[in-house]
Amino acid sequence: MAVDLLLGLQWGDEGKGKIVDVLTSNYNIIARFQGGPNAGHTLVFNGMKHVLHTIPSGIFHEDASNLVGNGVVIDPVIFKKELDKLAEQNVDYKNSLLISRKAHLILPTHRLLDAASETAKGKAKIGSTLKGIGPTYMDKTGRNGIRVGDIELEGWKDKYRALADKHEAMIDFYDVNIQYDLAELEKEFFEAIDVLKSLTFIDSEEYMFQAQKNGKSILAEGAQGSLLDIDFGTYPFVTSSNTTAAGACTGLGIAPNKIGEVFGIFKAYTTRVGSGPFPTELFDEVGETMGRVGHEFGATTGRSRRCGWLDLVALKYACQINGVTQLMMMKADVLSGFKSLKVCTAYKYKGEEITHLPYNIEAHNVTPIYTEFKGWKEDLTTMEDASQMPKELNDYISFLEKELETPIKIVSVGPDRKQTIFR
Ligand code: 2SA
Ligand code: MG
Repeated sequence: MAVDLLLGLQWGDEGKGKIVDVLTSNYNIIARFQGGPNAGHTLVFNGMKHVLHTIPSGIFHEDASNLVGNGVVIDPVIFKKELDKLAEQNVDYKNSLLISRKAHLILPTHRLLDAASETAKGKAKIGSTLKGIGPTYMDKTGRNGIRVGDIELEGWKDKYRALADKHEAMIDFYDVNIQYDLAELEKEFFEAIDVLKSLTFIDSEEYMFQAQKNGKSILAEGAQGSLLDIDFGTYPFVTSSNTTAAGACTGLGIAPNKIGEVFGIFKAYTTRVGSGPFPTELFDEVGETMGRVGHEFGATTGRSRRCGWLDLVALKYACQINGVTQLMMMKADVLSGFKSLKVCTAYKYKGEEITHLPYNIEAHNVTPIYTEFKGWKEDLTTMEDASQMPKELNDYISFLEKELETPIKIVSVGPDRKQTIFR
């Protein structure tokens, strides 16, 4: 059976966690393929809010298996905290959580290196989540990393020591003032490693292969967004993994011709955390209202998110890179009450009007060109089906579908599982 993908099309925080949760009842296996605890997937149901970082969003569904794939980087300390939270909520994860032996481990010194690198960059910092993501993927591609499978082997602690010592020398090299007590961090790390060891490690590509052969339905759950992709995002203000469709192939071992539906998630407007270009960013009360009404604060770092109008140039690019087959528009309810809405349909670039994403989309380089729409006044949060949608919202949706040449199948009108309109 084909593997379906669910991807964020903007700069993360599109609401992937909610949609996976809504969709999981249709799937036997939910798999994460990239990123790590820099993700924060928020799920709300039965009046409770749950935030997952590394664990796939299918964990709350009793029948789903949840795989942390080879492309993911795992911080055992954060992972243990997630497990503790699940245990508190009586979620039985022992049999439903599987971890790839080829996933890489985030060491305490990776986190310190992230901080040292960001501090050394000063104003030019990436605004990383400080979870050690960049340094861990550097060690992966530099062929120095420690993988989950290593901790089942004798002598892996020697490898750990050598790498951690090297990291300490690198931290010294940065010559920034980072205070830390490595012995304390290592105590916590090795305790968490013991917890990790109590879980099921698998050769995940073989597992995926067998699952497909045996007709299991599989959903690959992306983290962050397409514009944070290491290759196709707004480099260097990106994360260190491939967040786009191709990342699911390398991060799980899925053959490209085995991909089925590609669900693309976007917000009805745009947000971004951290540094980097954002052509449609708003610095006025409109942007401020979006942030306030939309509760735009990072699930992982609590940082407030920058807000702006929907950027169709960027969204079209994301649809093309990923081969999106169905769109899902989130947070439509946040736009209620705006007198008019704007959508960026082209950029003014070097005196010309362009509709593709150029090499550099910094503010001094591109100026967004907008199409304006009449807003709607109605509160959408209590809507139950598509027939109740105001005309202005329907107009907005139809315009996007036409521009993106892709149907919008779900419109989300609130954080709860129930606030989901299928079209
Ligand atoms: P890092 O920590 O090295 O990956 O940071 C590099 C840049 O990537 C940004 N980044 C994110 N931006 C938005 N959301 C992120 N995670 C979401 C959350 C979860 C999601 O709610 O926290 O939607 O998957 C995320 N992770 C990384 C970061 O701000 C830097 O600009
Ligand atoms: Mg998020």
